[in-house]
Amino acid sequence: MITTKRTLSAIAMGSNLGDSHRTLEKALKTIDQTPGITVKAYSSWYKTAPIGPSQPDFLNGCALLEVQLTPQELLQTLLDIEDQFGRVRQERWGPRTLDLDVLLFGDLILETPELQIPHPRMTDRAFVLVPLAEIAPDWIEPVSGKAISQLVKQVDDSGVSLALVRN
Ligand code: PH2
Ligand code: MG
Ligand code: MG
Repeated sequence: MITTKRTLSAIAMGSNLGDSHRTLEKALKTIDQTPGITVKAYSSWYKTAPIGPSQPDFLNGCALLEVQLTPQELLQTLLDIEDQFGRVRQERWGPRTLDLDVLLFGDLILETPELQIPHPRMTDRAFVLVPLAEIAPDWIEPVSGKAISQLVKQVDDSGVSLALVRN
């Protein structure tokens, strides 16, 4: 049997089309039911002002996954789940029913055309750092060498407000 070692990965979750709260909750359940992935922690959901083109506010959150998959397999799994939830790819940064982004994969730094880890824009996005700081404040983002708790202090979080506390 081929085994891949267990790695902790952090993902960002977002939605601003349809019933976002329901979509995100169902997506989290689907992720947890996927072979090779266990959801270890998840943040509250935050209402966030859109970055990019004018569009409805987002609901955003983050989750920590224990994965026995390669980064590419994790990416493909998340893209498949986005499709399953009816995502239609239109304009870049436009509205979407479900967006699942790999943020961190252990302390890996990966630069390929289809996948960059850490997520290249995570350090300046309050809608990522605020929920991530809730569940992984001490995780060191390997490019900056700074902890999430430090990075979150450096961004303007005025567009991010707690919407739904979960647990
Ligand atoms: N995702 C984007 C572009 N802009 N803005 C917010 N507030 N939340 C998002 O998840 C988001 C965004 C592209 O993935
Ligand atoms: Mg995204
Ligand atoms: Mg995405």
